[in-house]
Amino acid sequence: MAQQPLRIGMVGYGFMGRAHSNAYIQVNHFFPSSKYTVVLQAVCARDAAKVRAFAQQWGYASVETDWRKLVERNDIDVVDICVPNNLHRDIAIAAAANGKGVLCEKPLALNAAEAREMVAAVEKAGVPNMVWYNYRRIPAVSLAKRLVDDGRLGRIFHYRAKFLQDWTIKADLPQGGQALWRLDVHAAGSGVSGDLLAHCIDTAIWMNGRIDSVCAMTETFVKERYHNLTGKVEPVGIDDACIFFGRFSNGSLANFESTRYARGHKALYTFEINGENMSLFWDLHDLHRLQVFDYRDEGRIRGWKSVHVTDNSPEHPYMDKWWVPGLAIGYDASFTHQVADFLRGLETGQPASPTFRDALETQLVLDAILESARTQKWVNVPQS
Ligand code: SOE
Repeated sequence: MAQQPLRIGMVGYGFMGRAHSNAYIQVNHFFPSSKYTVVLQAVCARDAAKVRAFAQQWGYASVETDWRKLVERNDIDVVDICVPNNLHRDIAIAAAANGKGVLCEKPLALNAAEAREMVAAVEKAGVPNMVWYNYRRIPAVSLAKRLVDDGRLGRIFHYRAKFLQDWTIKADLPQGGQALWRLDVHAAGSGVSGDLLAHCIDTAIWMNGRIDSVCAMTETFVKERYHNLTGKVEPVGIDDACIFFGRFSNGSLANFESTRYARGHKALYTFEINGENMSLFWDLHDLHRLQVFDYRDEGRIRGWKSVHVTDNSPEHPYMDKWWVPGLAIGYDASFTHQVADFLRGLETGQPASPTFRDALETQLVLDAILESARTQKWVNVPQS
């Protein structure tokens, strides 16, 4: 197949910068049929020495220290945003105005108002766009989606999700700066709701449809932290934990929880869907397995099955691209799959999801959750 270069200009080089770079490097090896060859054209960050070192380590051809220059370069096709949330909007809008495709880390924006501006910008410019809700592309999660879409569950009653971590329990952990910007409300917009629940909400809407209304509570357990950028002890404005209930448009009930104070849990993202005929359960700590209970199985052998989603067949999403049947793949592959789907979207003209417009739905739910927690009332999620 004729190879057409797709030149990436990435802004940011933290944990997500590495995850994305790895995906760009892997995608043409494991998805060779793509018409596009991904080229690591430029990486941009403020610290010139550090960005040069990153470029050398990952194979980027050039560096920039000002994202405004990057988005104007003629040799960049797609701008990839993996910087703190408060920078997403301006970079995305400028990139779109310069005719670049835009890939953006989650959550799309600080809030729904910003997200709407970003949707308008990419749609007006007519540029390809996508948000990195990567967990959709774990094969076991994609398989769950196929079972739901095939109607195997029947009527759905419950959707339950949790995302539990424990890395911020230490009261003397500072806020602000690299990685710790997630604790700084000005950079992150919110705490676990935008960082963790956003993943759960994205997967839930994708599988089970719109969430109409929510009732939430949040808590900030550590009220003040030293701020790395101001050098002062500052109030903590993020939610350390967030629990919410809700109703989906299909009549099923939502029950979600996330926290960074669940001692012993590092990234325990789980979801369970209970339908009339079938229930599904998935756990990020055991990501290649989908637990399935099918009520229509023969009674004497009916029970929860643990499906090892590693068969080298089209029935197990993406797995025909990897090793031999039975050999597992990991977290990193979800990003590779997302790039592969993005490239296929460019080829077919059927945009890979979630687009900015899809991700706006999650942002609207996030805003409603925070409003509900603030007002201690049920809140209806506005239509996008
Ligand atoms: C940190 O809390 C974090 O890295 C999130 O930012 C990611 O989106 C999540 O996938 C894992 O945890």
